[in-house]
Amino acid sequence: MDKKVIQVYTQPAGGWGALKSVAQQILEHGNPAKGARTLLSANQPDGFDCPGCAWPDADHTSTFEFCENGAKAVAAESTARRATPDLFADYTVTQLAEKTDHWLEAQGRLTHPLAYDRVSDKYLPVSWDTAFELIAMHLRALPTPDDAIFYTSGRTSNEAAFLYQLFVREFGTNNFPDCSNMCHEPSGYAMREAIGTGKGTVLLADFQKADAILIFGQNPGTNHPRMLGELRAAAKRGAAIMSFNPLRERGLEKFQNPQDMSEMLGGKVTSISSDYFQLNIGGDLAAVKGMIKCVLEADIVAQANAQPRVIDVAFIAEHTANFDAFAADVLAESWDVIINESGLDRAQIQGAADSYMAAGKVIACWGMGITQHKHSVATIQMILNLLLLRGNIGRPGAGPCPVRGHSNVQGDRTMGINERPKRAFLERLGKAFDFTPPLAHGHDTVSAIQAMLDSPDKVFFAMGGNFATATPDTPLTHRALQNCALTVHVTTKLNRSHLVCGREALILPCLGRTEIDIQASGPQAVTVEDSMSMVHLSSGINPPASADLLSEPMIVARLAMATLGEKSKTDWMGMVADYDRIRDKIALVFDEFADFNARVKVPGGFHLRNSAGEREWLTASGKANFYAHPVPTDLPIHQARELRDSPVFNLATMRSHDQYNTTIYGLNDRYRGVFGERRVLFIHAEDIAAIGMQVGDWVDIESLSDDGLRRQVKRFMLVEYNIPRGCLAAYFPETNGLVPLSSFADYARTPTSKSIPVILHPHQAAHE
Ligand SMILES: Nc1nc2c(c(=O)[nH]1)N[C@H]1C(S)=C(S)[C@@H](COP(=O)(O)OP(=O)(O)OC[C@H]3O[C@@H](n4cnc5c(=O)[nH]c(N)nc54)[C@H](O)[C@@H]3O)O[C@H]1N2
Ligand SMILES: Nc1nc2c(c(=O)[nH]1)N[C@H]1C(S)=C(S)[C@@H](COP(=O)(O)OP(=O)(O)OC[C@H]3O[C@@H](n4cnc5c(=O)[nH]c(N)nc54)[C@H](O)[C@@H]3O)O[C@H]1N2
Ligand SMILES: [Mo]
Repeated sequence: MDKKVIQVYTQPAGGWGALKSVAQQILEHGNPAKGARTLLSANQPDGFDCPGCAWPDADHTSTFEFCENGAKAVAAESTARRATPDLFADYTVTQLAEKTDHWLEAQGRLTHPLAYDRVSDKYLPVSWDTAFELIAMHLRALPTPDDAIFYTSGRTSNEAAFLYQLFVREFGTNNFPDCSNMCHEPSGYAMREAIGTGKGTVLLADFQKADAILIFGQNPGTNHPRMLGELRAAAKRGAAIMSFNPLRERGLEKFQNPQDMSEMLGGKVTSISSDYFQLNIGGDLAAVKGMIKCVLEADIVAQANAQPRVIDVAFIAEHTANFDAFAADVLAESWDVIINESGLDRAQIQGAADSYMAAGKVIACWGMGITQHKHSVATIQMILNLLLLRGNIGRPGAGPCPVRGHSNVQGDRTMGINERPKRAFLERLGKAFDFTPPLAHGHDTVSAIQAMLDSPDKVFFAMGGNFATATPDTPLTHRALQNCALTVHVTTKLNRSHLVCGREALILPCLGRTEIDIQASGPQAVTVEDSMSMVHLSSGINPPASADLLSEPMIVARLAMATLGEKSKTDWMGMVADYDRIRDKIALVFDEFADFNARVKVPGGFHLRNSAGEREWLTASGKANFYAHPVPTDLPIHQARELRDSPVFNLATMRSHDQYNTTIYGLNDRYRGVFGERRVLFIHAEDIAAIGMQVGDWVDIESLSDDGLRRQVKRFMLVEYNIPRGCLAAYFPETNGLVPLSSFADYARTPTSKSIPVILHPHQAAHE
């Protein structure tokens, strides 16, 4: 399996390859019967929510919707392997840190709370009471609560997230960096300004009605495989599917549905994209602005010829603001700039605009290819502009659809995991729990790292995730964590963050979503919110991986009691005894959760109201706002190219098919034809020749930034790929060390992991 092979992948996405991969996962993780039973409970009304991605499923009541990568996530959590204290007796932390991420993950589920012992450089078992006392002691000793940082990854349930934010605010800070800060933060920011809600407006049913679906910077074949079912159905009924992506992605081209036996046995394949636009990395704003220019020009022609208008004049007049200034800006934009920056030619942009204009109802989806750039907020607002032009928001079959990552990342935000909370929310929270929440805004991910670098002795607490590996500027981030007085990780499995210790460090193992959670009143269910604002129950079905695990809500409650003591008027244990009581409190704080317990118990759950979906615009102007944005021509990549004669490339870091963020399941990326190797660099054949190298050569990658630091990652193999010249792609997290901490999206502060200016050197071994 680990033999390195690079070959062009000619099969469709899905198909037999996907079925084979699921069977392998189930076998690799131990008990096949249990594995299969666990899979069959995913996304069932009485089962658990798949811990994979946030794509919704039809009413949450359908029979198991097949998903290869969901299966990997489920199998990884319900593995029979265990990382017991024996493992930690055998290895020092220094030795563990030398292992690969893949190896760490493969040790299986953690079974006991562990405390780092600096003298032996080992993690030793510790009691839960001792662990909570240690954290409480550290937190209480801080000069100010703002010296503590509380990270959240997006798998945490609504109930755990709600208790967590309550505890942290009762403690006294809004320091809530979370994985959203590296992910869809720009989507929320851009949409709140433009249409008054931070969430997408479309539902699954809209995919069945859309005439055109635009997909920007997203790779559903790997990251949201169940979305391919929707796209396949849309393609089959003749909807236009337009993909904008520098790379040819197999899942956007051809799909064979493993759920459809006649398709599988008959060898039938569905073509997904009707048009594929291979634009430059970071070229989306230019491409969409070009499309808008075509629409406006067509509208001018229509008016001159007394034909029906191309834009939705009535919608624009009634529902939007700033149209005239925006249209003037677009019409004045130069085609040369649009073509240069997008990397598409005029005919391609006209073609995309024609398909857009031909469609009555249009959905626009986007992923990390849009959000992880300096100009991501502007790009998203340009996509919203395109939709608004023809009234494509707030009616069936149309709307924006940011496709979220983690299975409950959207819910965590809804529950108040937010470093910039609204005042009205804080007031409600304070009233419901009889305390005064802190008002000052807290740290996001980038500023949290900077704060830990700038002043030592902070406390870093992580509710899940892999902060040391998922964040930018790896060596700096490691130093930031090592500067802390205490680092704590609530987690299911061992990962690198646990090995980058503060002066003291704790690993607190928790129940996973597939496991039965029994509290004082009996078995508990939690709730999650998917990417389309559907809230539903999730109940585990497997016995816990170890008798010593606690649920995340219980960990928060016990930590709160240990830290806050008599100061807190909250009945922590009462809430944890019966999660219905947590949900009653959630209903008290958020209007849209009124009658939460009753509504969520209906199979399929319920939909949270989306104001923009109903054409109510909660913006300052009371309307949906058009935003004019110039096509950027002075980004870090432009600046770096200006300064050098030799080729400077724009590098996008992305996911392989065999990983879930920092969790590496295997070394293959089937749809891109890469097997047994992750240190690869996708590059255009002519660029390989231009730097005087050959396919299969090894290079070191150096990123360019103006902060004077030299950042390099070593030993990547050149792989010829269908990608525009000047653009490169490689996997994260191996390349995170190239992303400068100081390089992030305007306004939203998302690290620019999809556009890193780099130069290539022939590989030099470290000792040379
Ligand atoms: N199996 C699996 N599922 C996952 C995850 C996982 O790691 N594994 N991660 C989850 C999470 S947290 C998230 S956020 C999502 C991420 O899902 P995606 O958004 O699909 O994430 P990526 O793989 O990072 O990159 C997406 C695409 O962006 C393209 N791209 C790069 N630069 C540009 C650009 O400038 N413009 C355009 N138009 N495209 C560009 C890349 O070629 C790639 O196809 O998936 C979630 N689901
Ligand atoms: N260069 C680059 N960097 C990126 C990205 C990129 O595209 N390029 N993508 C960014 C994105 S979109 C995201 S969302 C972040 C992801 O950042 P994170 O959310 O921090 O990282 P993950 O790898 O998803 O976290 C995986 C860990 O979560 C823990 N875990 C799993 N399940 C549970 C659970 O039920 N409870 C608890 N407590 N812990 C659990 C396990 O220990 C596992 O190792 O990375 C970002 N970083
Ligand atoms: Mo994400």
